[in-house]
Amino acid sequence: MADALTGNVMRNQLKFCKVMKLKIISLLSLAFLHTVQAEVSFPRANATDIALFPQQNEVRNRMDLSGVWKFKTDPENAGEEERWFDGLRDSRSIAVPGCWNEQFTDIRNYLGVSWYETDTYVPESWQGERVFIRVGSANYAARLWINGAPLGCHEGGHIPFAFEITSFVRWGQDNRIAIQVENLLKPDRVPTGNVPGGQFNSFPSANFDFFPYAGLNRAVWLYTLPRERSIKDITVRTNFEGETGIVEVEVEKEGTASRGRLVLSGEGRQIELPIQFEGDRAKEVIRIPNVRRWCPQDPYLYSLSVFLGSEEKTLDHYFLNVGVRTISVTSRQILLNGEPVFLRGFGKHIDFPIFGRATANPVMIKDFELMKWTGANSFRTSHYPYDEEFMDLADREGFLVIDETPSVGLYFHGDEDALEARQKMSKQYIRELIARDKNHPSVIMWCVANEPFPKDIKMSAVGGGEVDPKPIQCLEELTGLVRSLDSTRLVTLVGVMSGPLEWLASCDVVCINRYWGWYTNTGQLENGVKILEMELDGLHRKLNKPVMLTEFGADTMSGFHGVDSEMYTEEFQVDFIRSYLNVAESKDFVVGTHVWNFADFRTGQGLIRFMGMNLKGVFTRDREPKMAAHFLRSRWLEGSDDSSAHEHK
Ligand code: BDP
Repeated sequence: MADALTGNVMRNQLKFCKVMKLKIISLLSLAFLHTVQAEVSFPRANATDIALFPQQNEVRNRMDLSGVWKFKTDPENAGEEERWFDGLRDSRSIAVPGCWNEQFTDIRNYLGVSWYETDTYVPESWQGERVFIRVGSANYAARLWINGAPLGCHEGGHIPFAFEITSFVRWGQDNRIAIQVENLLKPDRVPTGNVPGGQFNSFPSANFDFFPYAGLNRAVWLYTLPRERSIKDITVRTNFEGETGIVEVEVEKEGTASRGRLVLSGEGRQIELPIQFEGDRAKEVIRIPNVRRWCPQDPYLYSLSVFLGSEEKTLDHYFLNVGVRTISVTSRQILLNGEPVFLRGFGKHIDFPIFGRATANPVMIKDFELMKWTGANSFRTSHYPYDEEFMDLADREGFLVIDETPSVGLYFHGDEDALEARQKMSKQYIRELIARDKNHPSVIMWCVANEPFPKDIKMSAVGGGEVDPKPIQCLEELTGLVRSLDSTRLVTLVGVMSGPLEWLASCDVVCINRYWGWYTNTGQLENGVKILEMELDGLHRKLNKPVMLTEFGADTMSGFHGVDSEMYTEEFQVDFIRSYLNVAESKDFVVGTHVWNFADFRTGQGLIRFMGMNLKGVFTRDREPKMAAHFLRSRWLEGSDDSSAHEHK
């Protein structure tokens, strides 16, 4: 029986891959036409400069440059030669944050070079400070000029970068900031695009399943640091000794200050400790008797202030929220504060009409509200890092987050140079993401890649067969890099259906995306879940690690119903999710289930994406619940399995 099922699965997979391959159109030319070359005069951003989000306090200043900027596309890539950075002519208006594909009617699919410009007044009172610019996310590659002078460049969307601009600033005057952004899809970029024989046959030709929204998708800030002596980075690690919380604080500074102090407050108490630097670093341990442990039921945050200088004279000051918690694994459990925890929730996207992938704070708040309404306690930042505000909110609301880099659609065959470039990018993202998010208690696991794709999808997910060592080496390099940067959290990568099991061996938790009964065994849910069951058992037997279902779901047209539970109806989606949850929850080594997806989201145009939408959301794109959302609420929040009772609440 098992063999017959597996044989059937293989045949279906082969058929699926052949169809996909046949439909692949290679669109390489556009990507290479506009290649922008980095030059010496454009230094690359330094990952450590994004460690501390800008703050306003007694010694630091910040200015949000969000608003309406000037914008102009540059399809011929002539702007640099024509010195557009000296002032854009014939420009149009654009909202920042905001992606250009959604704001205009004529450039929906345009991903080539574009220019942004704004003028901003820098007050005289900032003179004497160091001034920086921080760009929240420029998707994909950016170059910056200030007052006509080249400043620097950054590659990679969804993650901030910063440059010091002190020597370029005109004090007490307007300063012109010009940012050139392009989002060409290329096989040597991460995420990948225009991949010959790629995974998704879509237009634009992304090798991933979400629309490649381009532009300045997050806020741009100016901020200051005290000139001579400042705090460069803070790393907080927490642990317990019995009922005492151990908060280890490592501070990195720049400049001549040799001492400072830590002030931790919470629960009506205040603990103060001096810090002494050796070189540029200081490490101190704060002990909190009868500590309140951070967890989803009680996401308590202590307040930590780090001061540089003496009590009489503060040279620099930075504030952090601290959640005291630990995270670890056994061979069948994830332990939060030493207790088993089950991750219930969603794979998400940042996606909303008109905003595209840009920051939309009311939508963010609503998403947390709706996740809580379903009874979820966890989500994955699929398939890229989310806004800093999103992570702050996860800390406050007590969500357990799998924090993912943008390394989606990786593959390891073909052009060696492209592979090397991708690997370098994946590592850069890991450094940047950990620099940015390492102090969030909500982040319990780093995810270094979603669905890296094998050359030969026939390789069985339950092992066996010849395994190419190259991809394993690449993936182990990524999980190894994470471990070298942060040993206090878990690390994973998310495996594709039928991907080789050996690729998952370096993970702390084996995370898999599965669609048996949808993409294969189409419409035959019963067969699908039998395969799922066999596979889960096989994975745990061979790898002896906890397993998590990071994706499973069915495209569903809101409002479509059937007497029979057929694909695309709301009934089928509920049945699909219920069947998967039943199997997962019957295994004591399964540590979590994330339904794919929280909400319907925009993709490229393609045969399997009706109206350019992935419809696997349990909420619609505008956040109306489908039956499945009510079903999850019954199951997760109320411990009942009856969705119909809640359908029309
Ligand atoms: C998985 C991908 C995800 C897709 C999903 C789907 O990880 O990005 O959106 O499948 O096909 O393969 O809905």
